[in-house]
Amino acid sequence: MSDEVKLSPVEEIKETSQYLRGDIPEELVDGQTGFGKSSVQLLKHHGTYEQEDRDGRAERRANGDKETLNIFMVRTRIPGGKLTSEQLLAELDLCDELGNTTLRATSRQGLQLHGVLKTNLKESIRRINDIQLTTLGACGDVNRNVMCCPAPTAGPIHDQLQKLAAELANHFAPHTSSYHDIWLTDVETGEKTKVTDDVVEPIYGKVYLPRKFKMGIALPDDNCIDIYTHDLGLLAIIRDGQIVGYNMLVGGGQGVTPAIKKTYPALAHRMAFVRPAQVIEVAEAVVKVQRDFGNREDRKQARLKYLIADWGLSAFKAKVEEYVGYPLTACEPDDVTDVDHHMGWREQGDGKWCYGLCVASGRILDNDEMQLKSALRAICRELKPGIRLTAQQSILFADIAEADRSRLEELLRTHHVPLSEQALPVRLLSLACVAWPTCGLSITESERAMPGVLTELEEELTRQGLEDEQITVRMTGCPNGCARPYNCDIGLVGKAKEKYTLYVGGRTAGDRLSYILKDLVPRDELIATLAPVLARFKSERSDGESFGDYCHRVGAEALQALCCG
Ligand code: SRM
Ligand code: SF4
Repeated sequence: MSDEVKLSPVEEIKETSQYLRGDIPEELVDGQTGFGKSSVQLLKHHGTYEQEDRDGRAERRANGDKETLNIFMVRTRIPGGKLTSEQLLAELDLCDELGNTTLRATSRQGLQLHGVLKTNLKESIRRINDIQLTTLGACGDVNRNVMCCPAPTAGPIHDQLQKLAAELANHFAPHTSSYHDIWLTDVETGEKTKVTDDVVEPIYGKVYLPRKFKMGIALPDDNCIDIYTHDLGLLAIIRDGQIVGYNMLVGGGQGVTPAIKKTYPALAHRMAFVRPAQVIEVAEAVVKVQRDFGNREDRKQARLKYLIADWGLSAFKAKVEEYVGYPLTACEPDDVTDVDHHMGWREQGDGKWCYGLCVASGRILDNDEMQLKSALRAICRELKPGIRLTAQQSILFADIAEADRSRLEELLRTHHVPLSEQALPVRLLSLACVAWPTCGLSITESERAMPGVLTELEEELTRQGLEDEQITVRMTGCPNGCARPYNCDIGLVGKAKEKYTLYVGGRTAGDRLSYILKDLVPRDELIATLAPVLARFKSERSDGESFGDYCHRVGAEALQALCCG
């Protein structure tokens, strides 16, 4: 048997790309609506995906148009979801001028433009950079957007966490000059930096990481960023009001391909306690171990979770210790206990207020029912709040003066935007991925199906007197898990045309995986399938027991019999 390693095709594309340049500059101006196969892979590292409007495809085919009409998604990475009113206003202008007139807040505190034509790609990316934001490393085989609890709470803790998010984002940002050359220099003048081998990617090297890599920072009593789903999570350890260090968690991930048995969602493992001064170097060692030993043959096995499963946690930790050059200390006993959705009015602790506005699946648009985009513009122009994006695809307006609170509410009402106080807890904690029509991997609807599903669920909860329960519902249009559906109370995962796999038994704190309650449930039967389980929960729950904990305690067999019998 030959020991020869057959690298995945993406590895060769990266290797020969001269640090992510490839043929992008030439293809950008070749008059076609899309890019060649290699460039499509490289473009992800620049923060953009080539897509198609799948709604329009059938119509185009019916009209005899065989050509694919390419459109692009452009993702801005925003560490900790922290931006200014001016930056949000500029992104809103971009979605109107160069996108499909909607802006999307993502499940990782980023922003996405959809429907950008190739001819507008360069201008979109350049204008995002003009406002001191970037798309570099928002996608691709690098460290993605660093997540962090977005609460603008005054005092050293939240401030320190946000600073760490920015520091990690900078430290792990790709260094290649091709991003600057392709998107930020003037093609007309032909001005270009020649990419040579002296361009150094000190952390990633020439072939970058085997796969995407994700980092997040959380607090034990507020795991709003879902730390157990990250490749590398940092849980702040607080003693006497000070951060004394972090429990470092490694190897979380949600993606699964049901047809490939060796793929699965995994919770991160608690690896070590690191002091604040050690965080960057230990994180770098983790990333480098994944760089050097992660699977580069099979992209379905390339995430850090599979390397750790393969080696075992202690062997992985030993290798990280070898890279960092000293032994690591065991984790502190602290763990996650709760999640704050940050919605509604909160005092920041510095005399200012923060308002959390629940945005349905993160989609910012104007329509006949409500003018969310216009409301955001009015708020940003008049009140100029700090903006924070949450991990639940919603928006926080920070630093609001007491005197401006009623004006903010008035601006929302004038534009028919429902206040968060009007929503039940189940809506405030919900997440849905983009799915149709832009996501090329979607099997079912998600973002567009979620409002109806939530309304039905709210009605059922109210009918059963459970409307005040804190239940997390997350929906995705395929099993890749972009809305983190495998560790919450109720997960709805698109599996076949208009059919979902229904998961229960995770929990809001996000530290437990769920199990399948029923597979291939038609969309219009989702709530009817859940109803008997909710009823049994109501009658059998122990004192203060949550829905997720109840489903976990009672177990798959009993509940499956209830709704499949
Ligand atoms: Fe995701 C691929 C959207 C968060 C796991 N994700 C995609 C693509 C790019 C589809 C593609 O490859 O062609 C989707 C673009 C759709 C579109 O039209 O915009 C997409 N993912 C999203 C977003 C926008 C969902 C949302 O509605 O908010 C999120 C963008 C976050 C950001 O700002 O960076 C998004 N994706 C996630 C998360 C959640 C998280 O990271 O907290 C996950 C699960 C965690 C994880 O990574 O394990 C996630 N996305 C995936 C996967 C499966 C990865 C795996 O290990 O198997 C894919 C497919 C892939 O990579 O091959 C994927
Ligand atoms: Fe697309 Fe699937 Fe991710 Fe949803 S979960 S955005 S359908 S890849």
